[in-house]
Amino acid sequence: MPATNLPSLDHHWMPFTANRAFKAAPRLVAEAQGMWFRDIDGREILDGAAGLWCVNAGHGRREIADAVHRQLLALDFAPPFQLGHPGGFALAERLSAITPPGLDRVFFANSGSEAVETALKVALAYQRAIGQGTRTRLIGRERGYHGVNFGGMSVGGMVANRRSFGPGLPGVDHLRHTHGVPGNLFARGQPPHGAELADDLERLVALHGPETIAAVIVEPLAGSTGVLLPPVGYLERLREIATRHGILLIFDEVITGFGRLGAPFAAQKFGVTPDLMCVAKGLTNAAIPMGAVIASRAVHDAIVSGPAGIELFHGYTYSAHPAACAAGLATLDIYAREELFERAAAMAPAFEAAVHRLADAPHVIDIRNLGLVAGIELAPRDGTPGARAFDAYLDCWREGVLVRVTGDIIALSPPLIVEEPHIDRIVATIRLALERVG
Ligand code: PXG
Ligand code: PLP
Repeated sequence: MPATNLPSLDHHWMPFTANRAFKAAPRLVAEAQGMWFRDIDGREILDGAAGLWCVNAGHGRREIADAVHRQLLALDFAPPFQLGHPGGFALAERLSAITPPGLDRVFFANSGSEAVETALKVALAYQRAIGQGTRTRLIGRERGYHGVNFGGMSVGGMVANRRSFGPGLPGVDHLRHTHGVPGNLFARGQPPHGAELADDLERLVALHGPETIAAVIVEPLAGSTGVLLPPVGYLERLREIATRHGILLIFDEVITGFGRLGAPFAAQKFGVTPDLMCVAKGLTNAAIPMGAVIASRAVHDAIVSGPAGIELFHGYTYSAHPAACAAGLATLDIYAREELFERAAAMAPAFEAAVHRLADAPHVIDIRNLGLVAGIELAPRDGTPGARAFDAYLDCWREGVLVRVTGDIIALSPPLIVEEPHIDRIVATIRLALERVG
């Protein structure tokens, strides 16, 4: 689009954006293909973030576009309540073939945030269905991100996302986060120390009584909050404590799903199986919005064996939308045909080596990585947390590389089709930016 034909920027109130600064100096992309965006002036920008952790198969996948086009012409919409279409069942069946054994009942939503709300409600309904109706508490974790709706905000633990919006859900408590444990700096892969932080769940059980707690939700690897990895043994311990006290374990795999860590899901990567899993983003390669909750057979059956009639009073107008199902099926085809989850695992060592070369770059105080995700933490500027990393983000953008920043952490999550020269370019651009920012 020629710059002279730009629409007014006044009316679109942008999400999680400094609207005034953005509109004074906008960054607008117009096209994307493979590893690259093109901005409205025709400049190419290498995508080091898979968009927003979501375009796992790379941009502009014709198979997905064609499948969506065909689907919209054949069946644009089907009411999802008391009616179905084959695509929803096909996608649920295909998904259940790549999830951990026992997790094979799929409830569709339209985003990660909706998947989280769905999982929390399913957990409450499950406890009630098995005669444990006093279990209404939900446990999250500090620095967790579970989307922006009221449930996810409440169990989430990012203060800026909570402080303007009142008390949130009642009956929520939080585990401590796992960041900053001594001895973990610059660990490659899972950090060695901190498994005992899972015992926070035991303390909350002691504080509130086990018969009050329905579920605990965590990101197996926290993405938005700056790539915080689970210490070795942490998730196993959380699983054990939850099981022992009749508490459901929910993994929010919105970022970690679909190959990001070199396995289909973090559950498989870490060898820990939750009772419910939230997914979104990579489910459709972000071409059409979609989220889902994947429930264990036990959770599903407890609810769906209730009295005849509607078993769960929950659902969205666009649950299992035909276009999203078509996009999801085409995306899973690409992942399988191109073996992209295996490819992520194969590229991980080169990615790890490249990002850790930044250890001696200015301002860097920690580097964390697993699979094809990395966090590069910077020392904050005095009095202005986040400013240094955001300046580095702008510098990378000007140099033609898209990264993601959160606080003073630069997060990398390239599409799984990334090649070594792309990685080298991303890392070299970050180094240059760090040498330039004050
Ligand atoms: N759970 C997790 C673990 C996520 O990462 C959501 C839920 C919400 O998904 P939706 O589709 O409702 O956005 C996410 C989303 C960032 C950033 O700053 C990350 C996300 C979204 C927006 C920004 O890195 N993750
Ligand atoms: N608000 C109103 C007035 C509605 O009628 C509906 C759905 O019918 C919703 C909100 C929820 O919308 P959705 O199903 O797209 O989440």
